[in-house]
Amino acid sequence: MARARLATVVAAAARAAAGVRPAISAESRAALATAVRKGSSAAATSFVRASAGSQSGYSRWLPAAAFLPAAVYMAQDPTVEAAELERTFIAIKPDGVQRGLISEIVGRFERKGYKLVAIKLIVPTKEFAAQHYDDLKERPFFNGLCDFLSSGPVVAMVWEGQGVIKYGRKLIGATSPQASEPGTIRGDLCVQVSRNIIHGSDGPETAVAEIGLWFKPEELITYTHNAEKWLYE
Ligand code: DAT
Ligand code: MG
Repeated sequence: MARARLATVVAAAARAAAGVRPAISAESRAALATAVRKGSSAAATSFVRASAGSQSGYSRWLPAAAFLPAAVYMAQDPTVEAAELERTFIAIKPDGVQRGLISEIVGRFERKGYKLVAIKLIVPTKEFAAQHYDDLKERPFFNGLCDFLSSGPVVAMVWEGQGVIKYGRKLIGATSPQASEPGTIRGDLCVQVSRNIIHGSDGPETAVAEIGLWFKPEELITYTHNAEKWLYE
């Protein structure tokens, strides 16, 4: 299990599924919800089959399969929550720092209800920037991007909350500010793709890798925030 995933919170889809099929364990339901959320219906299907394995195979398989469409439906329905407690890496790039947008950006994550678990101001070397953007090394803008990220202070942060990886990206907006909706950070606060002020991990694996690249384990603070009892039931 990835380090950034502190605990698996059973998703609403799985909770609803529990009402339909209480014989399936919470752990199984959570894994199913995760598989479905990742769009892997094949994985979800095989998981249900496997979890039914110890009982008389066929009769357990059919009832288990019965809630799968509901889980798929819920994963696609934005009004239904299906999120895990997780951590993501967020960075305010040198343009965001120089334009005085630190408090604005931190405030948006804070007001949403996410918990800050690490923060530091750092001027990355170009080599470090290249490591961070390694997946983009074949792109024509890679060199300029690394020059830019290493051109001044960056606010590196880790934020924690249910669904913070995916929803953090929603708060940030599309890569190009021109395509970002008003109300998002990039939609509201910047204009050009190469000066888009903020970085956010794009998935669970990148979140783990980026948190590990930018922070030592002891820099991540685990604590209970007062607001948690009002944010989570
Ligand atoms: P994101 O930051 O939304 O995850 P990305 O990973 O595709 O986007 O690209 C990383 C950064 O590279 C992006 O925030 C800004 C820069 N970038 C992306 N596309 C670009 C382009 N066409 N020209 C210049 N810079 C670009
Ligand atoms: Mg990216």
